[in-house]
Amino acid sequence: MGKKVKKEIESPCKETFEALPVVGKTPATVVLLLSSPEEDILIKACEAIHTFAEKGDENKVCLLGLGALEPLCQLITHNNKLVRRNAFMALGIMATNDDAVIHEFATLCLASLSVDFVCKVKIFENKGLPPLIKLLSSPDPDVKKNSVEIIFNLVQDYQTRGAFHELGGIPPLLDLLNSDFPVIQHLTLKTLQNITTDKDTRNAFREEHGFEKLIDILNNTEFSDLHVEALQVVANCLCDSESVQLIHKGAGLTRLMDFVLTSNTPEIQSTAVKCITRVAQDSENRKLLHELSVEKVLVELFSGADIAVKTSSCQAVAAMSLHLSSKDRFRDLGFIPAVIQGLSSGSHALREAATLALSNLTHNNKDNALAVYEAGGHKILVQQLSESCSRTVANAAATLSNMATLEIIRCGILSHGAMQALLEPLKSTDTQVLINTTQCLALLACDAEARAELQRAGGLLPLVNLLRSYHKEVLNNACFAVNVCASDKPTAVDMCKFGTLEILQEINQSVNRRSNYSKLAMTSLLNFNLSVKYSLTGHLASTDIISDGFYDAGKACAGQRILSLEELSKQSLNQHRPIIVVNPENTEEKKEYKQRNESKPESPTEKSQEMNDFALQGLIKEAKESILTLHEREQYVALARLVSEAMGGAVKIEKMHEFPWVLHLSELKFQLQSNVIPIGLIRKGIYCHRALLFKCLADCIGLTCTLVRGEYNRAWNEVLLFNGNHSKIGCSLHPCRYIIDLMHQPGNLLAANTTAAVQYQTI
Ligand SMILES: *C1O[C@H](CO)[C@@H](O)[C@H](O)[C@H]1NC(C)=O
Ligand SMILES: *[C@@H]1O[C@H](CO)[C@@H](O)[C@H](O)[C@H]1NC(C)=O
Ligand SMILES: *[C@@H]1O[C@H](CO)[C@@H](O)[C@H](O)[C@H]1NC(C)=O
Ligand SMILES: *[C@@H]1O[C@H](CO)[C@@H](O)[C@H](O)[C@H]1NC(C)=O
Ligand SMILES: *[C@@H]1O[C@H](CO)[C@@H](O)[C@H](O)[C@H]1NC(C)=O
Ligand SMILES: *[C@@H]1O[C@H](CO)[C@@H](O)[C@H](O)[C@H]1NC(C)=O
Ligand SMILES: *[C@@H]1O[C@H](CO)[C@@H](O)[C@H](O)[C@H]1NC(C)=O
Ligand SMILES: *[C@@H]1O[C@H](CO)[C@@H](O)[C@H](O)[C@H]1NC(C)=O
Ligand SMILES: *[C@@H]1O[C@H](CO)[C@@H](O)[C@H](O)[C@H]1NC(C)=O
Ligand SMILES: *[C@@H]1O[C@H](CO)[C@@H](O)[C@H](O)[C@H]1NC(C)=O
Repeated sequence: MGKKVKKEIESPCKETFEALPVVGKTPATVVLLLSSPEEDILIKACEAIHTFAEKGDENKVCLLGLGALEPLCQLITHNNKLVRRNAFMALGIMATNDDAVIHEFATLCLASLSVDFVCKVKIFENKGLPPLIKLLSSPDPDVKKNSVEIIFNLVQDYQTRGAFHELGGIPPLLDLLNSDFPVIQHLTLKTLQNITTDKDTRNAFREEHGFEKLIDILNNTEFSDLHVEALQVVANCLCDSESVQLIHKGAGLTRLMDFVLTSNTPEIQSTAVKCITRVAQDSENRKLLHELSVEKVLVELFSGADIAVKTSSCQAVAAMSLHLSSKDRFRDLGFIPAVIQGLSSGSHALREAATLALSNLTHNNKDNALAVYEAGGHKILVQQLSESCSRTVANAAATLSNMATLEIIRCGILSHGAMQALLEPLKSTDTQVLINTTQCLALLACDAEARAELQRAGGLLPLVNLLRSYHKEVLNNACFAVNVCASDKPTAVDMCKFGTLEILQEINQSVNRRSNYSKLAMTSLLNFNLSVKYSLTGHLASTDIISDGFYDAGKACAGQRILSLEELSKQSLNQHRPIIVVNPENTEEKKEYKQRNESKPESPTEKSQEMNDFALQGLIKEAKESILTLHEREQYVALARLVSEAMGGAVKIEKMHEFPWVLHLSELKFQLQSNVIPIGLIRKGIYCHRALLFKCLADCIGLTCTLVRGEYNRAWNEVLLFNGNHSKIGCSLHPCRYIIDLMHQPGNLLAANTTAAVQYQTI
């Protein structure tokens, strides 16, 4: 910009500094004092200049002539806070003079200062913005230029950005777009680029018809040097649906496509594509863009060399993928193998955008999933799981999830070490990564081999740890993955070891955290831990088959940890109800038990321990021999009698209080010196002991029945039987439920829900 001739400032300074108790009283002296090494003097000198300048424009001109500006500008960065503050105030007041010359100097001075962060804040704090906005409309182009430059520097700061439009800065700024000086136009656009990142500013900008003005610039070939910057502002504005609507009015969409098609400047291309991406957030616009064959344009742009253009093309592809026919179109145009190549690029941003495009393209689209697979994309995507950029990892995991629904692809993914690769993202702190990873894991872990691999890789522990998440979606997905992994015994047992059941119980206790998913995970795990299942839920289904090592430790108390049999065995003798264990043929454990207790001399414990095996084994043998030959209904009756005989025979209801089962169990505990009693040793047992023995024997010989715990030591077995009256065909279509009496009239079948049954189940 051409420099204007500076007006000579000759007017002598008539006023003196009454306010200043410092040595000199003439303005010239005070200006000299601005270079003093003493802070005290500096503070007072600045203050005096401020007061003096406030009195009128003439004084300001005088100060300028005395060269006050330069030392003042330097003091803005002084170490002393008060000095800085007063210097700013003095400069601020000098900048409000109507005299263009002063403005030019003051703004020039501030422009160079405003690059510095501290100064920026100071200028704003000292209310520098309103006079600067005023100066945007100054007749002097130098002042305009300096002011917009200062404002550009100021709005780098978030706080100032918001304040600018509130102070009415938008209209004068927009006027500068028509400036004859390109440097002013550029600065204006750069400033707009920054302030339109703020939503409220964008609203104000739209109301002042800023968007239309931008489109005009884009529509004007004379302004081609402004097009990149203008497009960047447009891209910001298109974050709002209101602007997206506006773009149709000025035929902006077609113009954007023109830019993409005709421009050779990568920066213009990538920014125009960015605009297209924003426009494509709207489904109607996607339809329009599809009609304009945007897919072909994007695929062509992607085949170029420029990384920024490739990246924004991928983002546009991702956005357009929400349009169903576009998804297929991209595949037909051969985009998929090309974008997979892009995954090997050195650019983080491109890899992120490419994985996003793939994730969206494969979403609900089998053909695209297959195309990715055929191009070897699954292998590279598994590698992307180890990326440092969490968005890329999340996108890669999402793509693999989309693909894993096809069995052949799933096997391919697993063969490239996907389970191992999922370990790191499972430990991520990014929720999106965790959500996508756990989803991917659940889909991949749907066969036993994959689960075994996850277990070998040590992936179960990090998965279980995610159950501690307080993020609802992370928690639900983790629960679902745990549920899938609890499909076989080895993985289920491993997860139990890591305390999964305890965590799930804690979740179950929280109304906010429990969900269908946490219940599902709990149910799946409990199927492999029937002792805990019975303790927690009081119910074993006919499909829950009791095996070696099952124990009944009573009903679990809420919030209490469930102890393992080993822990319970180690407890010293106490007054609580005994723990009943089913241990029919465990010779291995018996030896171990003996070894651990070697210090102890021969005691009744070990004798009983051996008796136990034989007692229960004998019952099983007897059941097999005498019962299996009978018809179904008789089998249950006979088994009921066998159980009753083993545990003290029939007891009349009115004689129950005389039945010495409590004493018997205490004696057993004392004999065994243990709270754990093997079930075969119980010779006098009531409902809960008999029902457990019945379930245990029934499971051994292949009869089906449930085991249900009631209150106060009640428990019973329920069986399903077809009605015995064979003459009535209709009745045999639906089986009826019966409770089996094991106490009073052993073998009696009580139809469920009848008075007799309810009496048996409650006190
Ligand atoms: C030996 O048995 C007693 C119970 O009789 C138990 O408390 C103790 O922990 C056992 N010792 C070992 C080493 O397991
Ligand atoms: C402001 O815009 C410039 C480009 O003109 C950009 O480099 C800078 O990062 C932006 N600053 C903020 C805070 O957005
Ligand atoms: C500018 O836009 C108008 C429609 O609003 C159009 O008629 C005109 O041809 C455009 N001019 C240029 C130079 O693109
Ligand atoms: C695809 O990408 C866009 C980002 O442009 C995103 O908003 C959208 O939700 C993604 N998902 C699908 C399924 O397309
Ligand atoms: C995976 O993460 C992306 C973000 O990277 C998200 O947009 C997407 O919805 C997630 N995918 C699924 C299947 O949740
Ligand atoms: C059953 O769950 C308990 C409690 O979490 C645990 O200690 C035990 O190891 C589990 N048992 C099996 C076989 O998983
Ligand atoms: C979960 O909590 C509910 C409500 O407190 C309870 O009824 C249910 O028995 C609990 N389930 C388990 C398995 O603990
Ligand atoms: C949980 O499952 C029930 C029945 O399956 C369903 O009705 C309910 O909507 C589900 N709730 C949630 C939060 O998914
Ligand atoms: C069986 O059916 C016969 C005739 O249909 C009927 O007389 C009899 O009472 C039925 N017995 C039972 C136990 O329902
Ligand atoms: C048992 O009776 C209760 C109420 O008396 C009823 O709600 C329930 O459905 C009945 N169950 C069966 C299996 O008949």
